[in-house]
Amino acid sequence: MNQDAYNHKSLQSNDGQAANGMSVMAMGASTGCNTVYGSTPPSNPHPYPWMNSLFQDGSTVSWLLGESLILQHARRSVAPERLCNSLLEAPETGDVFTEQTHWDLTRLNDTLMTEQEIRELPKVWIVGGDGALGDIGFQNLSKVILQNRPNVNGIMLDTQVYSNTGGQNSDSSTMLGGYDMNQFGRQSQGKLIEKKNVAEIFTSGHGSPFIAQVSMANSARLYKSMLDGLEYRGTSFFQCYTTCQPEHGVGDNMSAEQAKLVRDCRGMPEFVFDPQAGELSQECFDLKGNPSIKRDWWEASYSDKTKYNYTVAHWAITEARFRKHLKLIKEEEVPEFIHMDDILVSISQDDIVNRRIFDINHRSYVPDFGVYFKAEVDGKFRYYSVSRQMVLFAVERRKAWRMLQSKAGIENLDYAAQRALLKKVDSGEIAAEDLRSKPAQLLQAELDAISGS
Ligand SMILES: Cc1ncc(C[n+]2csc(CCOP(=O)(O)OP(=O)(O)O)c2C)c(N)n1
Repeated sequence: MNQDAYNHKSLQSNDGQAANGMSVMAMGASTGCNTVYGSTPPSNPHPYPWMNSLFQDGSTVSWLLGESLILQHARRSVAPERLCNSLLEAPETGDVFTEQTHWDLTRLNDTLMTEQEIRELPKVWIVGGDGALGDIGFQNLSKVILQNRPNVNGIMLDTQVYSNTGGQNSDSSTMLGGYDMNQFGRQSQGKLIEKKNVAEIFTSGHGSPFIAQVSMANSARLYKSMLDGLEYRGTSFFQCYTTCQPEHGVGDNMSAEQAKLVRDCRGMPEFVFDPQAGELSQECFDLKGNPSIKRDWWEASYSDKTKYNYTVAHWAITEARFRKHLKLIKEEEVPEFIHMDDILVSISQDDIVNRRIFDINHRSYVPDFGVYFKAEVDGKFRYYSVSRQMVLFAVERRKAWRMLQSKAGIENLDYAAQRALLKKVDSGEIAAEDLRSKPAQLLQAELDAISGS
């Protein structure tokens, strides 16, 4: 009784499973690479309740595991502890077991638990890939996240493909394609469908979950946000970029480095959405950790200190999966091509949606392998021409980043300037030929006008 009463007074540390005791966590895993490297039956290494399921069930089964843990916790931990405590304190308080106490203890669930009793609850983790959680199991995950249960958390290991079955396209796959069901070839260079931003979806229309898009690009931030999510009274969900070495074509030791590059090129920016911060989206979103947070692109530097925009194309040269989108060219050939930064001035995502980028007479026309960029590889400057699709991918990722910035209340002047410029071009105030011949100059003039005002 003394032990139970003592346990009731403050949060007790509990590392692992006590003999005949309750586990501190459980896991509901959707089949994917996580179940292959995380458990190869019959040698299951998980020292806590673990189950594996088809895609559509993982989230809901995990939720139900969570519900049963709440009842177990109430009956086997909270009720006896509360009772022992009040019996021992009876001489001082007098009233031990009122009608209300009886009512509460016989109907105990998380609604009647104290903050501390909630924190002691064993946690359940929903684990799956982007195929499982973003595509096929999406509806079930959406349902579970909306419940905002106190001990249910989810993590989506986003490899941008169905890795375990050979790299099929998922809704999280990049537009670049070049893999199963999203081919790169003469007729189709990938897909024109934008990336499904799974974590971002849950920051809207899904009640009050704690959401983060973090990765090993910044392990301290990853772990901090996970601890914050575990502490949160409701559900937390994490979308974590993860390399798939064979499908991405990167070295086994490159996970953290590639995660950093995909973050820095706006391929998958980091954010934390904490619903406790307020009731406005700009209060809840935190974009710290992304470079050049107010700009379209990270303003990176070559070793000679000159600055350049680090776009998705710069990330793409580091992964073999994108090789068909890149052709090495000589420095002397550069004048035949349009610079990536220049062409990006003349295109908006709306031009892609309306397919104007294929119209040779439109300002947003993108010539296939007619655009180039400069990169520093192993200390040497290299020049690459890129597929049309690479340019479209840059526009799509830029738009997704701008959306995120606006949700976080960040004003992006690059966007404001580009919008003002394109408005002038489309209304005939500035000639389309001028946009083609001096885009950087025209953009700078708009930037100056905005910053000066
Ligand atoms: C409903 C359903 N359809 C198909 C499968 C077969 N399947 C098992 S693993 C897998 C690919 C997993 O891809 P993803 O969820 O992205 O995880 P990853 O392997 O990339 O970590 C598929 C298609 C399944 N388990 N469930």
